[in-house]
Amino acid sequence: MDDTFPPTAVPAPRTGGGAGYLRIATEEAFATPELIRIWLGMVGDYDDPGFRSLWGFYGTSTAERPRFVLESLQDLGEKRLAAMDAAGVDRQVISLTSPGVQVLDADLAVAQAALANDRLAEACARHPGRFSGLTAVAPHDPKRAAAEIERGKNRLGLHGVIINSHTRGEYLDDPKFWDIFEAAQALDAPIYLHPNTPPKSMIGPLLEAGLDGAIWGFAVETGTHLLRLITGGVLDRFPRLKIVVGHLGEALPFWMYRLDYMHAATVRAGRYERMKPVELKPSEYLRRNVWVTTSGMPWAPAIMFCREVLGPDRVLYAMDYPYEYLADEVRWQDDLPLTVAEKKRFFQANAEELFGLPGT
Ligand code: 1DF
Ligand code: MN
Repeated sequence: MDDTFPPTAVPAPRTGGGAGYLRIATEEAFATPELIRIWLGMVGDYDDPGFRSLWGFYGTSTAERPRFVLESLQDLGEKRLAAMDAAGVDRQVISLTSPGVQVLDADLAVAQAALANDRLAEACARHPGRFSGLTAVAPHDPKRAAAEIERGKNRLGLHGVIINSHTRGEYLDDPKFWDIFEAAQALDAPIYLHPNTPPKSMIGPLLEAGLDGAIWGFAVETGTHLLRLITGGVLDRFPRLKIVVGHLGEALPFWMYRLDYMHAATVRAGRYERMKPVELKPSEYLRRNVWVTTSGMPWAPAIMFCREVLGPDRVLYAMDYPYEYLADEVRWQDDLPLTVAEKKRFFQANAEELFGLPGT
């Protein structure tokens, strides 16, 4: 396996559709230099050990991968395009990397989200055939977040919303955030619920063992967030909400039977005041409201399993550049045991339909 980066092996080329499909990568990250500067000024004393762990590492490590990540996040031009060409990615759906503006005070967060969205929209306008983007918001100002979702879609030409999971330890099942869902549903804008490090109240044993980040803590935190939306009745209130989750659904597809069984048993027993009856089984919300991407999970058995239990329309290709950047991972997904038509769905058509991307 080629584990250097940028990849040195000659990979599959940019397809241009030659293989029968374009490759659209759907969880691709960027950051403004302004936001990175703000974060790096916060890592010393911000009261969130997960944030300090993550951005302390990327901000200060001299190792090769974090240096590559920090530099590549800030490029929305030639370097990114060259990386896409080298790995055979035709289009990136780009979003503001975690935790975005969600760690900033609300007014600064709103301003930095707008700046990031302007920059991203400009880059997409410069490279309309290669880049599409999602709208970043400050969830802790839900009214202005809703307005930014509208601006992102109708004025900036962005294709959905990025929310980097918890906002200062708070989760979106709290009705105070629901202006965001109202706007997203009304505008048919998918919300990409991207991982964040676990909040202070959750992180203890994970951080102690070095498991707070992408290896596991992200999935625990973000899978929990999605489950809270499901069990908290958010998807009854917003039945047409579209939620996109990376890393093959942050483990929830594997748990579908157990979630359904234990949810029903727990509700029936009246064990928790907060866990009220909802209209569907957890697995039914996953099949109705949720799409998953293969970011960081280029593993055929897991991908095929998700296609089987969620349906082939709900599993989309993603790379997670620049955190994950291996040309081999593209080739492994080219080699999935699927027909060309099925691979077109996986690599291209599902993303075009879900995000409303420009056709070919
Ligand atoms: C990492 C992974 C960082 C993912 C990310 O954003 C991220 C990482 C800060 O490896 O530290 O988006 N990821 O989605 O797997
Ligand atoms: Mn990611």
